Amino acid sequence: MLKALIFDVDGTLADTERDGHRVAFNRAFAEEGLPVVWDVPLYGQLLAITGGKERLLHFFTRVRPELRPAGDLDAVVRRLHARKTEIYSDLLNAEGVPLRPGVRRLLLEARARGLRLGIATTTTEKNLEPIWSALGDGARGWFDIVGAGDCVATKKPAPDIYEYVLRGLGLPARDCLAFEDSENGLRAAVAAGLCTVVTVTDYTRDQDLAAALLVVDHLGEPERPSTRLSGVPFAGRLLDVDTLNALSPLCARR
Ligand code: XBP
Ligand code: MG
Repeated sequence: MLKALIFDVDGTLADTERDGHRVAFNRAFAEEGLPVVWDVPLYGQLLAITGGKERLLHFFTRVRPELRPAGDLDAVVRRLHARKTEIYSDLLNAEGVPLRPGVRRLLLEARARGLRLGIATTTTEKNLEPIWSALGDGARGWFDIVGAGDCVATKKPAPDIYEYVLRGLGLPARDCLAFEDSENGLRAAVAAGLCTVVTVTDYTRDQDLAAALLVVDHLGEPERPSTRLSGVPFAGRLLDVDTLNALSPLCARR
């Protein structure tokens, strides 16, 4: 029986990349007077680099070095990223958090059934505040351990953030199941020994997700069934705790 579920945030709990993080980066560029716009396809390519500061550095050194701002690049990246984080919070608070189907349902059921919960995300911890508000009163307290942003030295696809969360839970990977939306996240979870369910987004559905136990469009709601895209078949119309308990022994990593 599973003892804990561990969730990625961006793309998994909420669909935040295209209309959240991307828009906030662009507003920060404009405020800084930089002639940079990350359009939807370019941002999809830049998502290969996890972490906003790392993504900015990669862009200005590898992708468009001719657009590199004058001065100390590390300092400019820190300033841009701090402003982007403020803009992102304001955006989600103003426009609402695009929680994905089945997320709140599964979290509530898992809690009611005594499973423990963890977060393993690359994003800055401050960016979780609108997510807690969207999930409901006291939602931060639903999670035993929150691993976010710079709390580990190396971001996904390295396993560090999942290893950090497993240490915090005090559980071996075999007692837990991870939820991810991307190849980078899946690689991180699998490298930490975790069996992983992937809920794809428009940015990730064509990535290499073969290492997942199961790939679905979303977790599903009673009136909005989940569709399996690859991996082990499952009975029923959505992913609930009974379904996940039945599936997890099928994981090759057990
Ligand atoms: C999320 C990320 C983050 C966000 C931006 O990856 O890569 O970098 O895009 O967040 P994952 P910050 O879903 O795999 O955790 O700008 O706060 O870094
Ligand atoms: Mg993600």
